[in-house]
Amino acid sequence: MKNQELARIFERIADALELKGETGFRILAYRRAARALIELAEDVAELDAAGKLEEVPGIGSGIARKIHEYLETGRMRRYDEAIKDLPAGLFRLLDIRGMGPKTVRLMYDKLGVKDTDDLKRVIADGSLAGLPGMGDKRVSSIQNSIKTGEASGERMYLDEAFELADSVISYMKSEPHVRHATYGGSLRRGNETIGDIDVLATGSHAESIVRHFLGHPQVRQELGAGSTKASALFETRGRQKQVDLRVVEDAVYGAALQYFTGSKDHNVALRTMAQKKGLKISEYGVFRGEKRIAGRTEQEVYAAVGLPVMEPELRENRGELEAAAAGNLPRLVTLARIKSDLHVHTSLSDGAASFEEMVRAARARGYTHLAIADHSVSAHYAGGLAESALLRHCDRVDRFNARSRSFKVLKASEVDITIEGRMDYPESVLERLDLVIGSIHQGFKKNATERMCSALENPLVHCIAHPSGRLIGQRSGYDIDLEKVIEVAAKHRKILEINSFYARLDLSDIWARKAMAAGVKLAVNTDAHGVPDLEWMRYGVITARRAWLEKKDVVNCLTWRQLLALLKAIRRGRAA
Ligand code: DGT
Ligand code: CA
Ligand code: CA
Ligand code: ZN
Repeated sequence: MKNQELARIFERIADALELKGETGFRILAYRRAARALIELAEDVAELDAAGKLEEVPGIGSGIARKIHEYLETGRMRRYDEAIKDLPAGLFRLLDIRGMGPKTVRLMYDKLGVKDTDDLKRVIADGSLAGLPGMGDKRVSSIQNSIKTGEASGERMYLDEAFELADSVISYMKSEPHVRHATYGGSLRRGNETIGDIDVLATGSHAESIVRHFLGHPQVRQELGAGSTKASALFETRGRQKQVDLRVVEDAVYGAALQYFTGSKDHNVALRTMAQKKGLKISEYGVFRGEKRIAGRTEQEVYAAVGLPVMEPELRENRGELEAAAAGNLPRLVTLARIKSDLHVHTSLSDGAASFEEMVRAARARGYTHLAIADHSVSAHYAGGLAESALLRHCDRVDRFNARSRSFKVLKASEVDITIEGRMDYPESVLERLDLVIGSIHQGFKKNATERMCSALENPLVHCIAHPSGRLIGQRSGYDIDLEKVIEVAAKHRKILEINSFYARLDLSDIWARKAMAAGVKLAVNTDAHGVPDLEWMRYGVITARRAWLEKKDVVNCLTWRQLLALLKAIRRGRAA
């Protein structure tokens, strides 16, 4: 898909225009288009082919023409024109935190700074600090941003980010002056990757709270500190990651938390709504004129604008403000509602734990049932089960269930969809299973859509695991038309998985929401290959919440009996 590529191009046009000193609505229009393309779940080329580009909010006729031109010819004249006279290094300077087009332009005009090396030079020889509006403080903050950029590399997965945040939060709470300490930012919203961690604290003696923060044992480098805030690089898993701290008064805790939770887009939209009511919102509270009318809690802040609090996972400006205003917010699924994990492995194939160990761990998590779904014959690399081994496993599950009243195991298998598009066990074997999960592990680029759809059309198959095959930041996944997969799943009432492994989270929030909107039920599964992996359910549920899913949309919330009834109905082609 060219979506991201085109988004980047529109960003670049806006950057280029700003570098040239332009201002105004055209720049905004390009940025809005870029944003729309990033959010777009459909393939931009398909929308273009269908003549539907202009139906996308944020894409007008001028932008649509440019997209079409680029898709047809591989070029966009507007872009070529915009960047023609600008050195390429200037764009890389814009990627440094705290450097906007105006700053970059000033450095270029006055000091001839064209790239990062030039920038380092003018910092070292002091000439940057001499520029108007610069000063030592700005310069040292830019210097730190260069270092952060170089040291921090890629974004964090959720597990790494929660680990670091939990460590910082519990450490902050050990400072006697601290009353509240919590995290906001993308982590609180449950984004699939996290840039930096934003910590918020309240309490007396802000300065000693800041000092305490900088004394955290993982701090490797201070990036900046004041009397109520600080930023530092923390060592985690061999990398250095940024954590920002803000200390505020209790009276504005809610306003600060709301602000630093974001997203920025949500905040901008909220601020616009507030303005229409004659109010001003900032991290310091909600104001009518000079008077602060709210700020102590998030609830107070939203209520001042006439809205209920939205769950942090919803705050992406994807319709949550409208839903809140209309009283239509979803009642998001919670971890506590999850009664089962429906895709785990054991040592029969490539898992680390035995049947008993997985059952005990699932029980200890408060589940009432568990689907053990080891790999199938063709998955040699993963110790896939021969037919006879799978049938023996089924006998064992039947014996277990006959003895166990309060906890049940489903006879399941993660069955490879072969390169030819067949299921990897004969029908007689699939029939024996309560739950058949189809899964692509080989031939990612070979007719993935057709293979997945033929699995979905097979009455014996209930669910598809990790439907896009992506690994976040590592591989894009199958060459697949998810739109089509969702359509076929909806038609046959099949289940699609949200895989809770933090590097997969697949279906993603956006696709899971589309699946739900099409009437498809989702399963949130860990695909655990050992006992500790069962913890990942947390990330899957967060993703489900970001997809606006409710309890009724998630089959893991069904009781064992309800689930078996659903699975049987799916086979009869009669699921509700
Ligand atoms: P990240 O760190 O890249 O994963 O994403 P965030 O969302 O955590 O972003 P970050 O750390 O830059 O900022 C934390 C929050 O602060 C952000 O979600 C919303 C708020 N914020 C930051 N800059 C602005 C801004 O310019 N305007 C508004 N309204 N809010 C902002
Ligand atoms: Ca952040
Ligand atoms: Ca931050
Ligand atoms: Zn699996």
